[in-house]
Amino acid sequence: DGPSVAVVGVTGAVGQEFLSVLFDRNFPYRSINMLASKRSAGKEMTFEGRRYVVEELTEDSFNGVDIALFSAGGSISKQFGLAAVEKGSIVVDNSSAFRMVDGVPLVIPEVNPEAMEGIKLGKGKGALIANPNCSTIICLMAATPLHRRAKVTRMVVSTYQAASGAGAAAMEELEQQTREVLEGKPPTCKIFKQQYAFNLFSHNAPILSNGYNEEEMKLVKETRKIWNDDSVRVTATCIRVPVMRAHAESVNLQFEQPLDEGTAREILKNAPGVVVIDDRTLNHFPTPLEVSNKDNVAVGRIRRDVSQDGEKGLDLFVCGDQIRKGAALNAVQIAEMLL
Ligand code: 11C
Repeated sequence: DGPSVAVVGVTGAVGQEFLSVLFDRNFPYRSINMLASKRSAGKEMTFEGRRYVVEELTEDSFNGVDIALFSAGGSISKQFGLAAVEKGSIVVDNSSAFRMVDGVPLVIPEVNPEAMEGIKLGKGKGALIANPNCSTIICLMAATPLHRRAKVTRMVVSTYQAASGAGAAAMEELEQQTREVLEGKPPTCKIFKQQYAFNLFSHNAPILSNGYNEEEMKLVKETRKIWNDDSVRVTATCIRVPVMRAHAESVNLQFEQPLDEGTAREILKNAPGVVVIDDRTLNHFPTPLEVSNKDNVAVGRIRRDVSQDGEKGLDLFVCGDQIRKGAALNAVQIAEMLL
């Protein structure tokens, strides 16, 4: 029993993670359609002891599908997302295609579950729900519990983003380049224009007319939508670092109400989906490796911002698995809320 599910982009890094998360969380499904581009159609795969053949994604792929998990890029979501909704599917879309569209809920289940109120399975009506950008999810998992207590008025984010955010091919490129550089060979640059191994660079998203790149503006706009607060001031600098699959972020918060670091630490210790790693004696704080393949977002370096008056500023360092909580897990949690 359970809903019929379609996984769009099943051969990609997030697509594969959708399956792991469905399995790990014992998600009750009646059937799964494994969907991908024509190039991957026909591939065979095994999931939970059953053999599946990857089917080519077409508008007819969604007949009888209750929940469609999309992670195949914005253009595929734009092309097929609405077709799926018309067939009555509830689409949880991991791309940026619909995030900022009015009326489309942009959801982190621990943060704003109320945004998807009224969307339920079995009503015979399709709907779109957007999964936020991974850097936004990871940042807001830590910032929201504090925002609820003391209201964030300004947030400054600096990211250290992993290869996985640019897909499986970028992860392979990092691995290959690392080997090549160690062997004294010139690194092969296919996904990124510049050497990635033993280097870091400004995020590869297109630069906009205001000088920010798209990734940075996603943090600005998505935060406002998720917090339902157009007044919150957010600025970001996004950097790609040679890490495989977990993003790290420095987050500086300014509050309307005072919030001391001890209270903030207690709030974060009790926040769902958050783990505090903040050992000053051992200099042990969150690292991308420690959160890789984990569900929880780790927070540490919790300290008063000495540049701000009183107790109205805090600094945090946050790490989260980009493929898991930054993408597949968040989407599956949304799907669970529909059950
Ligand atoms: C990255 N966040 O880490 C990006 C990738 O809007 O879903 C995902 C882009 C998005 O590079």
